[in-house]
Amino acid sequence: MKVGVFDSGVGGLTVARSLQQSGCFSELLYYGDTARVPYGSKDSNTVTRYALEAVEFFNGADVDCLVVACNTVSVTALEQMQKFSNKPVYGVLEPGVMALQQLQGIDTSARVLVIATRSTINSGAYQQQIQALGYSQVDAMPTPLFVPIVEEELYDGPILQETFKHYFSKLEKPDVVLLGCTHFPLIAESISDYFNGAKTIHSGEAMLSWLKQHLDLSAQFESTPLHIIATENVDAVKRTATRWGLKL
Ligand code: DGN
Repeated sequence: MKVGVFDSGVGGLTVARSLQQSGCFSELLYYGDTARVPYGSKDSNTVTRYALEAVEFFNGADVDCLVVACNTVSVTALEQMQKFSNKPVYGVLEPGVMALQQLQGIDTSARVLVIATRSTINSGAYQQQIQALGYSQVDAMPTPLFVPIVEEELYDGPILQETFKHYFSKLEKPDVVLLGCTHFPLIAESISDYFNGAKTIHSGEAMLSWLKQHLDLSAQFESTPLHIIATENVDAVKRTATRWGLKL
């Protein structure tokens, strides 16, 4: 199966990495809208317009389905994308919520913290879906500063620790942190350490697990070539991909 992966920039490479490392896919085509990132602070009409342009691109591409790695797009424009796409489109919201439900040792009495861009949190989509499953202790916090921090590769150290204090010092310690933004898996360990070992949910792993449960992915591939397209500075995206452990 050939999979298209769409993101607002480089962050979705964390999702592409989970798919590539699984060996379940024959090829990946990544499209990052680096010319217009970040989406996380944009109006929903703008995000939808950009997302539909990506659909137009993927409608003409040789892929079997499209994975929307970007959480902001997944909670804003998924239905519209599904309507205009000529192939199945999967967003990260449902897989993330499913991963929460399937976490070992966690039930609906757990305290869940959702962190994401401002648009994702303001949409209320994660909070509503999680509460609808019976979780009563759900906190949600926009943490947009983590995006540039990850892009500067400050995966730990004083700047990250100060930012944790800035966002988290007044929160009750969660049992689970749902990482509702493509960039956050790169600081998952530091987040978990800050909260004394809280579990974390990673959109890439959640998406892989969701795809395995919904599609026939029994074929295994020795390698999964990754092609990268970007609306600006594709070389920088390729360099990030290599640094984040993807194979080009
Ligand atoms: N890819 C975005 C997300 O997962 O919400 C983060 C980057 C951005 O557009 N701000």
